[in-house]
Amino acid sequence: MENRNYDSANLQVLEGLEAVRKRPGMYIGSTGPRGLHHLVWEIIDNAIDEALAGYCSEILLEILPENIIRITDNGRGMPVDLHPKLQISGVEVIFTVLHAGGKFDGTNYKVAGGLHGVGASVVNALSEWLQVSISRNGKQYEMSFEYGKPKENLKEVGTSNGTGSVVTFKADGSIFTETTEYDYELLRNRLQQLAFLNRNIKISIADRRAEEAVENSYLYEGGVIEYVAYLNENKDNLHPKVIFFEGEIENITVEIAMQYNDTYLPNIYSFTNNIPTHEGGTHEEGFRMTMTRVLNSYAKTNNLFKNKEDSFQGEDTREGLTAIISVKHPNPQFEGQTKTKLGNTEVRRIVSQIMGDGLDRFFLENPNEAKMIIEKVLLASRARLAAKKAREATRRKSPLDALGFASKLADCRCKDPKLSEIYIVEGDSAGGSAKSGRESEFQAILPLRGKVLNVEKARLDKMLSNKEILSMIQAFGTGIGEEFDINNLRYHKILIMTDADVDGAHIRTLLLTLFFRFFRPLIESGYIYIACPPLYKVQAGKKIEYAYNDEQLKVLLAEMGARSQIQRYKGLGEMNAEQLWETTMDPSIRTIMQVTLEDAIEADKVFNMLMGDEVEPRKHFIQENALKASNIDV
Ligand code: 28G
Repeated sequence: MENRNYDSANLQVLEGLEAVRKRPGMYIGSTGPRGLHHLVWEIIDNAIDEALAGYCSEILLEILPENIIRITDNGRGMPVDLHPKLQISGVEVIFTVLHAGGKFDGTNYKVAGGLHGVGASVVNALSEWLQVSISRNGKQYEMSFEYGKPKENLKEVGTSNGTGSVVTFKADGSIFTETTEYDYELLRNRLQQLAFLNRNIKISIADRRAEEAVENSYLYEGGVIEYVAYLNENKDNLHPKVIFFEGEIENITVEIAMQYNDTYLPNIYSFTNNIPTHEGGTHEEGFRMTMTRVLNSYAKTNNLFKNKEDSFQGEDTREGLTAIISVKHPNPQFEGQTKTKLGNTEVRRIVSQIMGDGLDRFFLENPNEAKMIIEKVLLASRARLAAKKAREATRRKSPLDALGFASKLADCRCKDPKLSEIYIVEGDSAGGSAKSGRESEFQAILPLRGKVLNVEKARLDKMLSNKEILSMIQAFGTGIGEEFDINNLRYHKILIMTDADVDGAHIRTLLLTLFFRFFRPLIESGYIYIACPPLYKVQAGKKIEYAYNDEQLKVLLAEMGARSQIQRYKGLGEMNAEQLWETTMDPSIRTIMQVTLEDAIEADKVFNMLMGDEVEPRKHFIQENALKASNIDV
């Protein structure tokens, strides 16, 4: 028969804590800085659990001198009466019994839970000393431990008005040999996240290690709504209010907050029991399914698709979407490489039920927001289809024949991409000059006709069926869409050479937008450049100089004398081959600007504005740009 008397129970307890000290990594992951901070999270989690049970509204974390941690909550106070079976105080159970806290009994589950969720006893076992102070029943109680072992039994030390628990501990330096120094920023950041994920708990942190204390305090009434607003703070949002759904089914609670901004990247974070689920899982799957399903049915019922067979793909619905998905589950199953993927299959259905109802209602009640969102998603789907079309066109074996046109590409002889460059030149006549002026060993020329590229009238998706654009994609050699492979790029410098006027600016905007949407890695790798042709030729006798802006012109005129002749270039086409070479193409003299992602994002914005329905901003842009174009900075 099992002997359940006090001594044997006590023995098991001590053996348990000895095991923790022998193999700490098994319980807290590592004995490095991560493991050290894990001690804090274990205790914080217990305080959060008390708050989620509805009894605690404030939690304070203090880092005291010598890296001593003190955590205070205003909950009910840990139980002080004797545990009926173990015959030790509730406090002692919490700090000496592994897995204390009833994590595995379904009725009173822990939801905070860290990576391992092993509880306060592990923290105690790995601390040089630990002290607990409890306010409860109008009294104050204390108990202390050393290396996990009770030093003094729980004792009354005075009276108290409120209720709550205070835990103070010093991590054992003989276990945390790498460091016992806490990282304030790391602690602060996670506490803020916990405050976002658990609304209406005031969570504060104070660093008292230095002369002057550093403190931060967080309290979010809106919870995950405020989390999304915070993530989108510096973005241009499509709709001012964050969309929010919550519900509870089968003891599982779901909270979802979301808001679209005008970028193209999804920004979606999921959590289970406050733990970030980096690898996603069934809650994210439910979320994605629902977005796709509800948006498709909305677009279908409102006849927003051009063709009957059109539909949104999941990715279309997530461009520029910021979202927080927070699930609380009594028995989470974590899977995946890093155990950060939620595996419980019922969660898919539950999330989709709660969110489906909410999203349907939101669209019904907010037609203006619905319009903004659906337009963004329609645009994303059009861009995707266009990319696919272009991909199919460029995939064919003999593309030139298949497309039924002859590319105007004048290739270079060199086949080493590192040494090769391609000039995308606006206009046939400029193309002609560039072809005869170039160094054909390493410079390729591809003329694009401005008229064909009339940016003002064409949409981006049409651009991708444009023959000239296709021949450009062909020349790059990378493919497009899923088949895009930057390793096949044939030129490591792609130079956009357009006139310094409004049309030139338009075509540059179009090309940058195209690159941004479909060839983003080319920009990210720094392969795209803008070649800057001069605006003026200044001639005094035999001496010829070029000015790239009005400032330079002034300087030149001062140097060369006011009697010098000035020629203002209206376009590249006015330059002969020799002039084009020495002003814009000769690597030792030319001025080129490397395009950054920011430039491309800006171009993309401008493009959207030019394509948009509003006439005023477009007019304004064209006027502005006419000015700028005549004054390009070099
Ligand atoms: C300050 C730092 C960390 C805590 C409580 C409060 C109770 C409790 C904690 O009970 C044992 C197991 C399940 C009930 C519960 C108090 C019920 C009534 C508590 C903390 C007993 C644990 N009165 N506050 N544990 N449960 N704060 N803060 O750890 O059945 S832990």
